[in-house]
Order: sequence, then structure tokens, then C-alpha cells
Amino acid sequence: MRTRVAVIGAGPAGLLLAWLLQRRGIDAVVLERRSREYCEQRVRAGVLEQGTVDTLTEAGVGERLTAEGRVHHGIELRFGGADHRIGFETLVPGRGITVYGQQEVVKDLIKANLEAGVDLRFGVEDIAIGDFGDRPHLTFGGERLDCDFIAGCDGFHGISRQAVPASALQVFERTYPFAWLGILADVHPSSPELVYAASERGFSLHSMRSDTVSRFYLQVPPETRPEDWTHEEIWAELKARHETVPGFTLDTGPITAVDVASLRSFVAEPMRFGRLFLAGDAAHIVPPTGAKGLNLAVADVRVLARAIGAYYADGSEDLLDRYTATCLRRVWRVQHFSWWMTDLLHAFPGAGPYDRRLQRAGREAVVASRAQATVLAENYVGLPYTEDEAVD
Ligand code: RFL
Ligand code: PHB
Repeated sequence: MRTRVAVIGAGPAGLLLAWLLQRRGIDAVVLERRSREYCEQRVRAGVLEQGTVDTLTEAGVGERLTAEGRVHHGIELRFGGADHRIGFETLVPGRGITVYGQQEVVKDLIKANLEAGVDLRFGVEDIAIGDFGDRPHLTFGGERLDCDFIAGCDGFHGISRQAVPASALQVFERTYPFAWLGILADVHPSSPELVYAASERGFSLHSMRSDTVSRFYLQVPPETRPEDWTHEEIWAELKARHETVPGFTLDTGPITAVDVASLRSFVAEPMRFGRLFLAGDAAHIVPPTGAKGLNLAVADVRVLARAIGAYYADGSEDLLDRYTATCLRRVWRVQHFSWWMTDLLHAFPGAGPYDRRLQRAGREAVVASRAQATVLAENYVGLPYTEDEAVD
């Protein structure tokens, strides 16, 4: 079997790449370990940057996103017994974020790809990379798939990065002494905008998916399992961390899903090895505090689709050669922002009195200084694409 681009993983990165390639007339095969149902139900990100929304819309897969996504023009930082709004309309006029579940993006992309005849295969469990040098190919289920390029879009735990010899890879990493307990509940959001709440008890986030579904996160110890918390305990803790400003009441309702996500900062360099290109979480991870992971995956894939497109248009390898450098500039800016938001808002176990005062000063500076609030807003809505990241 032969294709031009073999894509490993049907997350947002792999699916968007396949879609952008087929729009350029470049065929791809997407191989995914999980079932279609699993991919479409997996609850993850919820915040799309302006650039991500524009990318999906301009690529013709933004119809439902435009109809159902909720545009937000600010977020609330809650600490010290008060709310501090970061208003995008004044700080970064014309830019905002859209709240639309990652699994909805995944559903839209799966549907569009299948309707366009892209070869998407689910439940492929035994993929191995045969070669990513002169004869790039994969094997799976006793078959061999020859290709020109391999796109490793298989997330942090995938096989693509692991196929690269450790000596060829430089890894930069930071782990955090806490995880996030994620909660999905059938309840009307108690706030019209996302609330990032920092308290002595730990960080908590109030997000949402629709008028009737809310999404919450609680900072918890790293070894926490979802079953460690009863639903009553979850609501009590969410209330304790959110009902810290006068007049705010958190409405409760049936909890439909509980999950745990560990927090990590990670970058693997380079992102290209011969004919193998890593994109999205396969190459880098950020803690979810800045809501950046999915958006970064989209940015990588834009660059990769254009570079592969240029190769087939006129044989040029210049953009392919620059793939790592182009992506890493954004990756490290986002690493910094995500680390900064995480550091600012979480309760660090073992932090002494000096650290806590310093953290309080950092929070106060963000809301007292328009310049600092603007830095937060600019990064939160997403850094504009550079010329290298443009799509033509
Ligand atoms: P994914 O989504 O992990 O997709 C990888 C796909 O590859 C498959 N796979 C394999 N397939 C074949 N063979 C193998 N050996 C394979 N191994 C793995 C997997 O089954 C999967 O389908 O990576 P991708 O496409 O790079 O997308 C990245 C995003 O999913 C991730 O960065 C975001 O979810 C991060 N994130 C957020 N990002 C945002 O931009 N905004 C947010 O609001 C936001 N919130 C979050 C988040 C991530 C979270 N968790 C659970 C870590 C909130 C949370 C709680
Ligand atoms: C979400 O809605 O899942 C979400 C929102 C903001 C974040 C992380 C996750 O920073």
C-alpha cells in the first residue's frame, strides 16, 4: 500500500493535517489506535484561540463551530476575595476566544475527512515505524504502508517520538507537584465567563461547554484517582474555592464524568527527523492553565501542511527544513505563558511565607498594571500567526 503522507493519530493534529492536505490534493492515510467513538467522546480542551477558529473556518470546517461555539471577550481571575476581569475588548480589541469542546472539533474533522474520501482507519493497534529515512514506511496488521512523509500526531504517549533514537533528541521537561481533577456536570454555568480561582485550598477553574453543561477543574495531589472523590466532596470543594467573593453562588447538578490530568511542561527538539515530522502533543506538552495545547497543535499543523504542499508544488524543501525552527518559536512562547499562568494561580505544596507573598504580589501586579494584563490577554487569545506560519 502506498500514500504520500502517513499520519499516525486521529486527534486534532492528525485530523486537521489530513484535512488541510486533501484540500491541497495531497493524499494521506490516517491510522488511529482507538475507536471512532472513543475519539469523539474523549473530553479535553474547551478554549479555542481566535487563530484556531479562523484556521478551521477558512479551511471549511467551521460551520458548526460558528453556530454553536460561544465567543468570550474576557476571563475572570478570582483571588483575595475579589474578581478581577481581564477584558479582551479593551486590552486586545477585536480578538477573543471561543468555547467549543475539543471532541466537537474532532467530530467535525472526522466527518469532513470521511465525506471527502480521506482514508481514516480506527482501531489500528500495532503500528510500527519501519523507516523514516530513505524509504519511509509503517507497518500494521501485517500490512506495509509506504509513503513520502510520516506525520507523528499520536500525542504525548504515542510511538512516533519513541521511534527516534534518544541520542537524536533533546528533551526539556518540568513536572508540577499537582494534577487537575476534571469534572463535567449537567448544570447551567454559574458565570458567563471562565473563572480562574486561586485560593489557599488550591486552584480551581470554572469553564463550560453550553448553556446546560459546565466543566470544572480542581487542583489535586498528583497521585489522585477519579474514584477518590465522591460527587458531594467535589461540589463542596468547588464551592469552597469559588464562593470566595460576595454574591457568588455555584449552582450544582448531576456530574457526568470525572477524570484526572497530570500537569507537565515538555518539549522535544528537533521536531523533524528525516521524513518523520512530529506535531502537537507528540512534540510538546503544556499544563492546561493557559488553554494552549490544542491551539499549539493547530499551529504546528498549519506549518506542516504548507511545507508539504510546497514540496509537492515545486519540489522545494525549504519550508520542510525550517519546520522545527518555525514551530519552536511559538512553542517556547507558549511554554513560558503556560508555566507563568500555572505558577501564578496554583497553591504549591511546601511553599514558604516568602513564596506565598511573592505569588500574591505577582497576582496583584497582573490586575493592577494594564501592561501586565495586556500580556496575559495577548497570550490567552493567542499570538498572531507570523509570516512563516501563514497559509497560502
Ligand atoms: P491527542 O489529542 O492526544 O491525539 C493523539 C491521537 O493519537 C492516538 N494515538 C495513536 N494512534 C495510533 N497508534 C499509536 N501508537 C497511538 N498512540 C496514540 C491517540 O489515541 C489520539 O487519538 O494529540 P494532538 O492531536 O496533538 O492534540 C493535542 C490536544 O489534544 C491537547 O494539547 C489538548 O487537549 C490540551 N488541552 C487544552 N488545549 C487547549 O488548546 N485548550 C484547552 O482548553 C485545553 N484544555 C487540555 C485541556 C488537555 C487536558 N488534558 C486531559 C491533558 C484540558 C485538559 C484536562
Ligand atoms: C476547558 O474548558 O476544558 C478548559 C478551559 C480553560 C483551560 C483549560 C481547560 O485553561
